Amino acid sequence: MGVVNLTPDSFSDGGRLPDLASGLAHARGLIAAGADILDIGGESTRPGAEPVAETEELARTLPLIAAVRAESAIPLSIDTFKPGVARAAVGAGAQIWNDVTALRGAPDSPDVAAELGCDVVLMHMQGEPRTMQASPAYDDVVAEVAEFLAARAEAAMAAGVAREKIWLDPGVGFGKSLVHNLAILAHLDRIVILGFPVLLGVSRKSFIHKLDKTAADPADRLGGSLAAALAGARAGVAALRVHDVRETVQALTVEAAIRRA
Ligand code: HH2
Repeated sequence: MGVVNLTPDSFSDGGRLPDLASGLAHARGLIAAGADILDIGGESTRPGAEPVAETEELARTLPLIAAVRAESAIPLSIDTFKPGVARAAVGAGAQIWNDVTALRGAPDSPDVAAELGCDVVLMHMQGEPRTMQASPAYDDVVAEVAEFLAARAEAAMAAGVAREKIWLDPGVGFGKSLVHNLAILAHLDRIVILGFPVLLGVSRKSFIHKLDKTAADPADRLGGSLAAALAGARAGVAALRVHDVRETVQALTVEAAIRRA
């Protein structure tokens, strides 16, 4: 899953795609590099990010969804926690609602997901983006994340979302310290075993900087991103949300060839 951030303030690539032409060129590049899904977002969820009005989020994302859909059949995902944005994105041609709040962003989110009939990514986050990194705390992070995701899948199904439409994501970096992130990455099998496809987002995240103090610039975190992506692949995750598609596809290709041999 290649990341297309149509935001001025995303942590690694904010402001790089200020208009439709640059967004479309980036999307085409990710497709050519081997992406199987594009995740399009119009609001940053990094710690401390400013909220974005629904009209602004729609203005950022809908034109690109429509433009990519007009020339490619690649599945598109909308990265939003607003049901109104998800509804409009699916109307414009998106197939997946990637919701970092696991359908807790609005009271009607589960009903809207059921009505849209699209795939839904349910991600774990402790707290909310503005404050989530202040003091994340767990007794047993892996067990608590797994329990949360199982409960959100149940809530989605109770609202009418079909079981086969549900993806789970442990939410690396969302209300988690370095120790929490590493525990999750070391025990991804306990999320995979819940029986839903798992999406993992580790690309360029700050836990890599905490392990390599020289990697303050997110663009300098490719090595760590690939190491964590391969850990995910070995644990059986179904999809990796990444900025560097070509390099990740190459790493996965080599990993798979070694496994086959
Ligand atoms: N991470 C980010 C955003 N959305 N969605 C899912 N399902 N999983 C993730 O790990 C995830 C996500 C953060 O990365 P990015 O989009 O690059 O930054 P920002 O939120 O600042 O736009």
